[in-house]
Amino acid sequence: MDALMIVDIQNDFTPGGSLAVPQGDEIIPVVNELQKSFELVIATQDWHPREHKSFASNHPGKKPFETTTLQGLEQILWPDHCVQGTTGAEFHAGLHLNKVEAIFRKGMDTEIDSYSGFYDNGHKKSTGLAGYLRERKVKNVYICGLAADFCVFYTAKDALKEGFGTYMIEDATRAIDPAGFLKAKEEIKALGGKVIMSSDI
Ligand code: VGL
Ligand code: ZN
Repeated sequence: MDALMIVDIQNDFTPGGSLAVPQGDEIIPVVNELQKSFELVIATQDWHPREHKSFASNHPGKKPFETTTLQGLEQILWPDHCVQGTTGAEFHAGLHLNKVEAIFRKGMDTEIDSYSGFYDNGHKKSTGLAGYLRERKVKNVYICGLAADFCVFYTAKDALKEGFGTYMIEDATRAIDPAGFLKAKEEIKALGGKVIMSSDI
């Protein structure tokens, strides 16, 4: 069984949002079309409390995109984004959700960030996603969404670590930083993942 994983296609990550990924909305028609080819579609949703320590606003004197240390890990400080219950945290209105069977939320612990849909950045707590996929007999995961160099990348790395055949769909993702995306692609390929186009499916 193959699963499509749609990462964080939320208002705050699309143009007009507080942490907008350039051209992030351009992937939505591609992702909607892709869903038709998959028996199982799941999504992740960045879902932060307002007090989340990944927000620069919760570190007096710090500005967005500066860094700090959280639980021993280097942390980029982000603009407030995807605050639980706000419009920014909702899925983009153009994204089709009828085929999405399960939504895995992440980033709820104020003390640590959570880029991957599988684990927090310290690999301390699981979302249960790997177990869910195994129970659904999933062997391969096809990952799309936002942002290519953060949540898509970390989700792909954990998928590989969990033993899933892992495909990143290049034209169904966009990056915050294009240079970071090039590095992410190389790392995924080096770990045994594949970077493909939606036309390959
Ligand atoms: C993301 C930064 C902070 C993402 C989430 O979805 O890629 N990036 N939180
Ligand atoms: Zn976040």
